[in-house]
Amino acid sequence: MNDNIFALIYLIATILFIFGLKGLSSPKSALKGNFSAMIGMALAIFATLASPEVHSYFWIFMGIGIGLVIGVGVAIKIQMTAMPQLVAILHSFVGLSAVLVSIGTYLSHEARGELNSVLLVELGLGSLIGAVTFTGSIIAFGKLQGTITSNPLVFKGQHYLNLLLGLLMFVLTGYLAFAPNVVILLAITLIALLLGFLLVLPIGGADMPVVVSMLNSYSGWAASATGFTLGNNLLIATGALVGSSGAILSFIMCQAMNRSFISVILGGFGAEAGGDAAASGPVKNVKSASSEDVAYMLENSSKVVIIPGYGMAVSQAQHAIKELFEALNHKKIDVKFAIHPVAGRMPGHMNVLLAEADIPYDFVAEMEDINGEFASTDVVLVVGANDIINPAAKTDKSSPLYGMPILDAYKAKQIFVIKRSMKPGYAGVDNALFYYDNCTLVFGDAKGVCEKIVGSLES
Ligand code: TAP
Repeated sequence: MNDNIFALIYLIATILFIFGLKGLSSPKSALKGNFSAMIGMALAIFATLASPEVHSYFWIFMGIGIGLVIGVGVAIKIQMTAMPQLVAILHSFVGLSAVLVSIGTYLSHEARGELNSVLLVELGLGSLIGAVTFTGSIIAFGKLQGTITSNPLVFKGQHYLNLLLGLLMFVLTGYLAFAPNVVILLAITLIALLLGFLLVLPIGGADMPVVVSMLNSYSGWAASATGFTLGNNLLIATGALVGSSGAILSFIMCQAMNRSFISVILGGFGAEAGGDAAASGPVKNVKSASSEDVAYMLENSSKVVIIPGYGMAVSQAQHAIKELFEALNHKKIDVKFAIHPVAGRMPGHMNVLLAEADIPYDFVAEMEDINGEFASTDVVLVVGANDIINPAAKTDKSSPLYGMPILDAYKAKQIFVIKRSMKPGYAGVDNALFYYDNCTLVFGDAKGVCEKIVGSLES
């Protein structure tokens, strides 16, 4: 194949990846998006294998074969709830490969006497971003999997140490450009490996999804740096797409959770998370109701909004909710689902679960689209959600949630919240909504309560 055909295939693959990302921006088009990215990847692999630089296929096919067996095995077995740690460990592979490519390229170019300053800076950057991604992702995996304590591990002077190590890495990369020495490259790699640990250790387990998204972005930049090293335009473009989309996703998540984006990048994010505000303050009274009461109110409504949250995922209530949705639809009641961008514990968590239960996308609304409708809603049914409906985010400046956009459920005529106890949600703060006159709690496991509500609806 001549160079023009390679360039054309790489260009088509890049365009397909862009369509893939575009498709993934909505659950409706996500399948098509995935398919488009898969074709792009198949083209990219085909073109790379056909490249004249490939002299032997043995090791390449060995790698592909082993990866295929492990990848397919893991993909079939993996539970939805374990997806964040799978993504984290996959990012660690990207980071490790960037480090290995950098060191390998250094050694081969050194042997041929072809090292130059530009290449050396690329190798230093590829190695340092890759190494931070590698160890950072391993810690993220360990915390999500529960093999490393999910508590933030902090010590005095941690940020200064991180700053010092970061500066040292960049100074050494500059030095490497003028005084090539494999020991310097290895030193940069070792410091970056340590920095990856130090950046992610202070972050609490529940904050990990934001960090995983940030590491996803880092892995993209590492791949892009590797692309420069290998002179591979497709890798440069693909890495930049992953790097920028991961950074944008992290930014959106930070905004939706009212966190500082800069703190996440600098590894200080977890320190501000959580709290035990719920444990303090006077004991207040809440109203509670039974599933029969909820069924009665739902039957006598014309407009209902269901808000799913992390508790729906814990109890796997989505199929029971689908039955409830169908039963209410059958009674000609207008039912919609309201999705907060950080409901659950990973981006798109609720969308995926509702899609798994075959709830049609047309009935699922994003926060900005549904917030204007709560004032005209008869009943809001909250299924295992808490922080995302807490009005303290709007009214209480001392709340860690203050500033986080919420679903305006409090504006509805009646709100029912299904949860098991008075325990707080992820942010660890009491929910002001529970004490509103129009709010009633329904205590119990989300799945069980939803099933009982369906059973109590008049047929
Ligand atoms: P949370 O605020 O964590 O509240 C979940 C609620 O579900 C809790 O009040 C819990 O109360 C209830 N629950 C748990 N298991 C249940 C079960 N089996 N049956 C019934 N209820 C159950 O969840 P949310 O409202 O979805 O908000 C998400 C939070 O996670 C936000 O603070 C967000 O910032 C944070 N976060 C989100 C992400 C992403 S990307 N989505 C990532 C990291 C952190 P009981 O224990 O009393 O039942």
